[in-house]
Amino acid sequence: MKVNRGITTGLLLLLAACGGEEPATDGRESEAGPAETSAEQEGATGDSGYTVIDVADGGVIRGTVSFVGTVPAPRSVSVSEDTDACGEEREIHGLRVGENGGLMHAVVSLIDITAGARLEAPSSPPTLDQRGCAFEPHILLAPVSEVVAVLNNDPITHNIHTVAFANRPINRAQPSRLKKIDVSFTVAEKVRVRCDMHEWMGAWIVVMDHPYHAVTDATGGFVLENVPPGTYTMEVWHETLGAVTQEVSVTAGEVSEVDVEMASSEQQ
Ligand SMILES: [Cu+2]
Repeated sequence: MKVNRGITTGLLLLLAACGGEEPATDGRESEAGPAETSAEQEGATGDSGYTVIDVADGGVIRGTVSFVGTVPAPRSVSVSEDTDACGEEREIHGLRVGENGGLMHAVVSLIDITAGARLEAPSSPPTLDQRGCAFEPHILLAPVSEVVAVLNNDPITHNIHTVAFANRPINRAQPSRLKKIDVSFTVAEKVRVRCDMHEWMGAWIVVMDHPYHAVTDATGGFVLENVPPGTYTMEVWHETLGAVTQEVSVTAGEVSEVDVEMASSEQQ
């Protein structure tokens, strides 16, 4: 496969937009900083009118998301309850950056794609596990209207509390005997998940209405495959850094390399 490297890497800086509407369900202090509210609101995509087509000559978008700046130290939290299961101190990482500067847990998606491959139902439900007083994975991709299994593999009570704009919020206790709760979401949106018992616990469920989504790995790497030829707006979103966009062109049977840099507005 031919690889196109012609796309310019730009330093895309987030301008934090503060204020805006707070969801009624979230009475808790934000752990993620001032960019978060705007980032959440940008997550709502609504009904996209996406059309499923046969993609016989798709291309690939591949790249790395990097963080530019000083990585903040994680915030330590003293545990007051459930210390047997959770330990006495936990850390909240606002950013996870690899040795290569790669930014983990960024969500890459083609936000203006109107036609492409079918988003296939997974062979087993996407699963959000609670184990060792942490959600795993931190970012879960889930197709719209498909069942998401929320597990509790700890001997204590957790609670699944979502902060959503377009979807109905969920707020359910999950004692240890309730090993699995099935949930689902009807609208594509990035849904924040909290546990009200343990403030360090946080995750996101990215509800998708098309397959062109990826979560960056520990080196910031991502790949979007089987993309119909065309030009798209690619969004890179991170829970504490917000969102940046970049135009990407895809050619049939070729690989478009796209590297994106993100920075914290607080360090400008
Ligand atoms: Cu919990």
